[in-house]
This record gives sequence, C-alpha cells and structure tokens, in this order.
Amino acid sequence: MTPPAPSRNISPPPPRKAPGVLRLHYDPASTTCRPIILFASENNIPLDYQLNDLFSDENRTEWFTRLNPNQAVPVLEHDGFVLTESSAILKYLADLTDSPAYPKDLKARARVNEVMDFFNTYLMRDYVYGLVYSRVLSHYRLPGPAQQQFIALHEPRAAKRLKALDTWIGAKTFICGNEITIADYFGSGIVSAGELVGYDLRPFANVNRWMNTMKALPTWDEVHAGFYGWRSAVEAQNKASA
Ligand SMILES: N[C@@H](CCC(=O)N[C@@H](CS)C(=O)NCC(=O)O)C(=O)O
Repeated sequence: MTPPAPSRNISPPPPRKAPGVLRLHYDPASTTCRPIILFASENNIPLDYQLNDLFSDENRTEWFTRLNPNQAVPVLEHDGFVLTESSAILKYLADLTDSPAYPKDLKARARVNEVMDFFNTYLMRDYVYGLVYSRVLSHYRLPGPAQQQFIALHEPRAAKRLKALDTWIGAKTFICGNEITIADYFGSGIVSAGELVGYDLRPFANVNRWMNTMKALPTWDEVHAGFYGWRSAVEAQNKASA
C-alpha cells in the first residue's frame, strides 16, 4: 500500500496478551480492525496483537498471503483456526465470550446481522470506498476528471445510506435498541472513516448522536490513536498541497 503521507504515527493499542490463544493480525488505523480492537478492549477480551503495517506492505509478504490470500487485515488465529473478515471475527469473538452484544434470540440476532450486512455492503461501497478511500488512498484514486465524477456519483448514494441509518437509529441509543451490539462496534469503525475527509455527519442527527455515544466509550481514544495519527497525516498533506 502506498503511504498517503510522508509520515504516520502508528500507536498500537496497549497489549492485552493471551499468548497462543487468540491472535489478531491488525493495523491500528484500519476501518475493519478498529471495531474488533474496540470490542475486545471494551469487553476485556485478551488478544495477542500482531501489528501488520499496511503502509509498509507487510500484508503482501509471502507468509501473510498464506494466512489470508486476500492480503488484508484483520486476521484472527485461534489455536490453529484462521478466520478472516471483520464481521465474522466479531461474531466469533462475541459467541466465544458469550457476549450479550450478539443476542441469542433469533429475531434480535437477525436484526444485528441485517445491520452488519448493511454496513458491509451499502455503506462500505458508497461511503468508505466512494468518498473516503478514493481521496486518501492513492491506489483508489482515478485519473483526471474521473476522480471528481466518481466522488460526485457517490455523494448522494452515501447520503441515502446514512439517511437510512439515521431512520433506523431513530430515538434509540444504539442501532438495534438501547443496548450495545456488535453492529454498533462494526458500524462505528465504518462511519468514523469519514473523518479522514472531514465528512459532516450533522445532517444525520441520530447518526451523529450515536457516533458521539460510541466515541464516549472508555477505550475509544486509545484504540483510535493510530487512526487519528493517520487523520492528522492526511490533514497535513492536504494543507501542504493546498
Ligand atoms: N471484507 C474484509 C475487508 C478487509 C480489508 O479491506 N482490510 C483492509 C484494511 S481496512 C486491508 O487490509 N487492505 C489491504 C489491501 O487491500 O491492500 C473485512 O471486513 O475484513
């Protein structure tokens, strides 16, 4: 991966070690790793954190490609069992720890799955790839005027998805009710990615309120230190090229 800026402050979360048990290969700034680290940190799930620095292309090494042919983080290893895909990892960790954040009731669980699928498809495509990665990751940038056209195409699409999320949340504290679920952890990583491009969530008042609730979680700041380091690097680069 090409670095977005000359320097980037990587501060991995403090280790909560359980050697040889649950190993997470992660990059601290990653949209798909942060929800897992936040869930584990908030729930004192001991993970053996293995930094895989995407900005040094560590994910393209031979050994890591054997672990995940998609060359992407997160990857969870649990006593020889290798699991990729952030949504699947969150569900696995929640079930493993018997967490109420992934309800057992059939309909309540289906609702959580529904929201996670929504985030993983519509919001990831229209908002994260459409509006964020296209601006901050050089390999997603299109040449010439195609770049602005791409962004213009995705602005209304992203807004439509955020409006749907806003309606879903309504007056509730969290997306699926008044108790936090893994859909909140998952979605907050995706929605916060917009901070890299200064996306204004205020028109989506319920989403904005919900994100502020997520950011008030005790370990949010330490988990997101690497992400905010990346955001500062992007801002500095924007300033320099203005
Ligand atoms: N669908 C996968 C996506 C994983 C993914 O795209 N991870 C990014 C970081 S957010 C990555 O490792 N990218 C490296 C690359 O594609 O070069 C998941 O949810 O785990």
